[in-house]
Amino acid sequence: MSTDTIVAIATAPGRGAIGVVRASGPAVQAIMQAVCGRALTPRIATHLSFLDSQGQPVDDGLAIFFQGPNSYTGEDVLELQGHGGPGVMALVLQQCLAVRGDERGSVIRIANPGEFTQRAFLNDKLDLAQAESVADLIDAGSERAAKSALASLQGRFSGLVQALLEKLIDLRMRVEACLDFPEEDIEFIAREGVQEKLQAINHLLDELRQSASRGAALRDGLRVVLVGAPNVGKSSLLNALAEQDVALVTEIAGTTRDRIVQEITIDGVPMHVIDTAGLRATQDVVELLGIERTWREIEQAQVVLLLRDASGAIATDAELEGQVLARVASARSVIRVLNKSDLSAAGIAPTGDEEAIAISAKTGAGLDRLRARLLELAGWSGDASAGVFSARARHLDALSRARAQIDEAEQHLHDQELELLAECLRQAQSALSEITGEFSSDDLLGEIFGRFCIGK
Ligand SMILES: Nc1nc2c(ncn2[C@@H]2O[C@H](COP(=O)(O)OP(=O)(O)OP(=O)(O)O)[C@@H](O)[C@H]2O)c(=O)[nH]1
Ligand SMILES: [Mg+2]
Repeated sequence: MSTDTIVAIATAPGRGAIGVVRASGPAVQAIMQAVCGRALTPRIATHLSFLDSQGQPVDDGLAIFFQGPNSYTGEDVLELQGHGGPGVMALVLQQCLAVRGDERGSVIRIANPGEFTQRAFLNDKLDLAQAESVADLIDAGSERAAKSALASLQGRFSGLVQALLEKLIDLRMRVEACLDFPEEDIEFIAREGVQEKLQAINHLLDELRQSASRGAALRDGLRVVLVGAPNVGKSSLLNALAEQDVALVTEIAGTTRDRIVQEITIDGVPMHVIDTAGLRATQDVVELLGIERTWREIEQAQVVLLLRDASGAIATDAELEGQVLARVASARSVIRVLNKSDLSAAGIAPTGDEEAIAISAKTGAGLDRLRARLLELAGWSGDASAGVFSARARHLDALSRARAQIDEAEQHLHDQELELLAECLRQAQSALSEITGEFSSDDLLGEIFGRFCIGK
């Protein structure tokens, strides 16, 4: 356990009515004596002057002392709520740093990013998924994202993971107990309902993964790539979705060369919309470089909007579309879009493609349907917000690995290889435990907490 005492300005830089300096660690009581001039009753806000080393006031405000373990970090914590200006906050911080540590020699220093929360995690105040949600809550750019991060912070996600772990551990115990009596294998499997239990775990894992991927979409945003022949209106659609003139639009085919990324939100769900160079055979060196990038974007996309021209003025190249479909991660993530429906007499051109969404980037017709479809692909349609919690790519990866192990376990069960079955269950448990941080390496912790802001 670290013996340093950490101090930081916990509020955002700049001017504000109130600014907070926070300290945590063994020398907090020494800081309290020096800066507040006396010992404070825990958890009672006291109005007083913050003092420098000569006993002269540098600011006045409220001080609150939280005695460990009843604090955010689990250590002694002092919060000094002063006036929120950069000068005065720097002064208060300096007074804390100038205090000589207690007799145990705890160094007093500025906190690293996320170090308060890291200590909360190390002192079992939060598990890892909850600690991550603290950062997500602070970073949340929409109400939806904030609500889901709060749900994770309050333990919704961790609770579901924990419930799954309990089922898994229960099953492991039964399987491992049976390994000692191999002659009873078959009877055991039937008696204990191993097959049913595995299926139930699989079902729960799938549900959890679905909810988690919704949460991850809220945090990371969906990568949506606009693809099609030159002049079908990709840049026009980007501008319409962004509700601003982000990309150049002209009637000259081959206008867009470099890809353009624009962040948009649909109903509070963030998306990175990427406009690309139109796909066609060309000799133009610059355009060719652009098209090369289009192909790379297609491979990295979570959703591809494949645009066609509804007016019939631009012929659809079936071969090229085939190549696009071959490069996408999953055919389910392609939305066919029929643009310029304002120019087609029927409103919708007869392509025989019922799934296509007819829109007009020019008039805005059909854009609502397109937005709804995008939300659906992000897992956010209907009452999806009911069981929402925030999650990260790291969590999705752990859930997928656990799922793969359970699949394998089912196979071993079928082949009556109980030793291998037991091993798969063990692996699944360890993958799930990574989410809450029971089996996390120091590297991973450094990576996670290093992304926090200082003072959190
Ligand atoms: N009538 C009509 N015209 C449109 C619509 N969308 C785009 N256009 C026109 O089509 C032309 C090409 O539009 P762009 O958005 O530049 O097309 P693009 O797909 O980005 O083309 P490249 O960048 O060359 O690949 C422009 O003259 C637009 O004004 C639409 O919905 N209706
Ligand atoms: Mg363009």
